[in-house]
Amino acid sequence: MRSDPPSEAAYDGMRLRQWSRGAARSAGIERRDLMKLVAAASVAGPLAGLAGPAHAAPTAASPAPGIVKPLPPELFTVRDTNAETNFAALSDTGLLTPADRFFVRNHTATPRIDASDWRLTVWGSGLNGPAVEFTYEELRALPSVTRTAFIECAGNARNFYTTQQNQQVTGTTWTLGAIGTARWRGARLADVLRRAGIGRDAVDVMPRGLDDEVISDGINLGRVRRPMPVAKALDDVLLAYEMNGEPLPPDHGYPVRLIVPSWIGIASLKWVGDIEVSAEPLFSPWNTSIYRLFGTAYPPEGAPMFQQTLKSAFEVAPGASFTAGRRHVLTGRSWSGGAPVRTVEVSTDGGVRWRRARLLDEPRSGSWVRWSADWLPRDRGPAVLLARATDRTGRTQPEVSVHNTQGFLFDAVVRHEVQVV
Ligand SMILES: Nc1nc2c(c(=O)[nH]1)N[C@H]1C(S)=C(S)[C@@H](COP(=O)(O)O)O[C@H]1N2
Ligand SMILES: [Mo]
Repeated sequence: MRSDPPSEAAYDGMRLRQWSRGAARSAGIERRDLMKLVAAASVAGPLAGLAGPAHAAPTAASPAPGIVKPLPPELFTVRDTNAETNFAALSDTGLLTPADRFFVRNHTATPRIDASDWRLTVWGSGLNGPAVEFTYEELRALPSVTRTAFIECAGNARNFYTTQQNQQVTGTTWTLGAIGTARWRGARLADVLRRAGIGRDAVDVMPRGLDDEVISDGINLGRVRRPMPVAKALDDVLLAYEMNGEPLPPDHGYPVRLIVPSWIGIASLKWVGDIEVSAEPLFSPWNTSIYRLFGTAYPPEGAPMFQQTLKSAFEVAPGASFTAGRRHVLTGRSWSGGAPVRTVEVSTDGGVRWRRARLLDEPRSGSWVRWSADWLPRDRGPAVLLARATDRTGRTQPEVSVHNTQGFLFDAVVRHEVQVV
């Protein structure tokens, strides 16, 4: 079911061999603690998810401790330290998600950082020389790149493993709103690494956040960090300081965050404070135990995650009412981490008949497309809306998503229940 480029799967395989020989470094955590986490992640036990076992969603009005921006219940559903965008609240937005309705995923809390005190330290055995610091102004003075990209949590739509497939998973009970698309401006990570003197023997690049250390079941995992192969770091990754033409808002990484296009959200590290460039392979809990695929469909050591998967969502509230005998325009969005979306099909009768939706955007890699379809419901009563995307690799959303213990990369068609009145 995965569609990782072979080089990334090969990268992970090599890392695992190095790890089992003791040749990889578990950066910032005891090897023993990391082994414990990995063992726990392979079963849906209490250690497996940072947010603990899946549980009922808190009421929309409950505050999310640690999120700075307002979270009005029309726009967001609060889930522990996180806020999910209500998809219906996107119906009057364009391709880009305004910052005031962009989902927030915080492991702990949004830190308040002053850009004038902020420094980015690039350091490690993979540099030719000593550590190099960049101020905010120095970063902004580098050549800038602007690009549209979605950020989507790897756990987006996790709740449907339970509600649609009757399977147990751990973690935040997102429905489909842990995604947003914005226009990001920043410096190329490649430029920063070159200026810092990245050497020929560098293999891994690991950014680390300035937010609090993460404590999970008594184990201090340290600050949020996840290594990526040097090939990706030198490719299309940005150190972004602007979102939709404004400085990044505090909740979205102010002053500087990474944008790792098409990859799972955890790669796009917020509030970056330092970047380790290493000549030896690196491991962190975020690529060995959490944010890894475990379960009966996967090898015992788990499978890695790089790219995001494909999904579709209606801009319709759950349980919304539609008047019988009237024409309605259903709108929604589809996206894929693997390739631009090619087609979207919609069914309004629970999946018996399907028809093409109109695409409202030119499909682009790393972005979503808006679409619409007309609907003239005749019979009163419950109805089920379905949307199914196919991307340019030919991959189509399946009926059932392959289970993993932490409920990542849900890709199946979601059944959206509504009422015809
Ligand atoms: N430092 C830091 N970076 C982070 C996180 C975090 O908790 N701390 N969460 C990650 C996860 S899991 C996701 S899905 C995205 C969410 O980005 P957003 O909150 O801007 O939507 O940020 C990622 N970057
Ligand atoms: Mo995430």
